Amino acid sequence: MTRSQELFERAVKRIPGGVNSPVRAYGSVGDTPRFIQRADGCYIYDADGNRYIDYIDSWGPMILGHNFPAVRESVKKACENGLSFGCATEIEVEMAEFICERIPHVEMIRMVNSGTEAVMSAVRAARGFTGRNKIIKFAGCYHGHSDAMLVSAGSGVMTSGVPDSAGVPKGCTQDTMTAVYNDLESVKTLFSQAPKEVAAVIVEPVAANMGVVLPEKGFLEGLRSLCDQYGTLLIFDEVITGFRLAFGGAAEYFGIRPDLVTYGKIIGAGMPVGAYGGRKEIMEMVSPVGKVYQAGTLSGNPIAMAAGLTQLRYLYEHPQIYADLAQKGEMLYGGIKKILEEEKTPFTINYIGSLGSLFFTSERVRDYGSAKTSDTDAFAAYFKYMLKNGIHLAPSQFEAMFLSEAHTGEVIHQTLDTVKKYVAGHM
Ligand code: HOZ
Repeated sequence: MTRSQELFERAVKRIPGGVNSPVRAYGSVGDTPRFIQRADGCYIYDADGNRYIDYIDSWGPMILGHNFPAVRESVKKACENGLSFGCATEIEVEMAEFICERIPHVEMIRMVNSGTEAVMSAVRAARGFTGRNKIIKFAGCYHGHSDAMLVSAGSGVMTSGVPDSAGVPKGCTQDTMTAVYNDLESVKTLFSQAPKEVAAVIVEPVAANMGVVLPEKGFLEGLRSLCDQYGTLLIFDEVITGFRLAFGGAAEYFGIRPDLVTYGKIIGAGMPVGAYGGRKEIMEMVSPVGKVYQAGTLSGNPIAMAAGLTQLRYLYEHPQIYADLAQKGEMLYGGIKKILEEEKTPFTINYIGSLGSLFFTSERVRDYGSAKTSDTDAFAAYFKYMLKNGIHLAPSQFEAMFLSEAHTGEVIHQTLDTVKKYVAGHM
């Protein structure tokens, strides 16, 4: 028995499913999790001493690679002053100024502790501002696990086949309307059913929790104009795309201005952080200025702010990173595409910048329905082969691959060779 297996045996006795977040249980790929001991650059090491090329990157925040020296040092330094005060600090002001001065659609921002909290709070602010209750979300988009968002959700809920969670009272989701990603007609239909009731449309501008699904031409623009037409706020959930697709996230990349934006772990460089921000008059609805209540003892925690601000500053000062990441993305995802095309294997690969997903389906994947046509058994076999050969992928067909600045050309070629061997022997 491996050390990871031993740890998993212990874990399942005391933690539901042996894990603190469902996706990492490896359930959908018919395996048990590798317990991770440390990570450095593009590599992650398990409790048995195995080294893997990591394409999870802690689900996004490790854009500079694991254990990035400047981030690590900033944390050490901040720790010398104490871990948490539950009081206002200078570094929170620096973080807010840094973001607001560089991202035009973020005029004010509030730090929270996770993407889930960021979305829950942004939706509340949108409802408070508009005086409306309904929200429109898209099937397969995942916006964290707050009650109102667990409707046709992506990520772990999609993987486990329970897109609508048990334990969520009907009352909590009665105002959540669900549209089809990339289908503006479905959004128009929902608006026509409740023209004066929709507080917000919330969308992952690049969906990355049903696998990566790109917005088709005109989709995000169409959402912007429908929101303008109906007096509804547009919320971009940039937990995955923020500071990754471009410094200003998908909003900058596609040139669309959302009213509110939500960010996640990347703002903390891997520490537990999230944030929501946007137009000043909406953010001024939030307590203690306005009547929309939202709070958190650990929000803006000084250690998390130190780590996050160090990473954001580095990204801003090294803008070529985004071009590098796009080039690496082309090398990796474009390379996988070429291998599979040569083998005439049924597949679809969607990618943009550093994000990508290989779907085991011949259908064009453009929404939840087409993502669901993927052969998850084929994905599981591929996943296991890659893991056995030192490549650490997200353990679900419906998650993204993340590249970091630490993934070198050599490492990408090694990954492509492994894909080639898999395809030659199994497809
Ligand atoms: N899709 C999730 C991150 N956006 C996976 C991570 C998790 O749920 O633990």
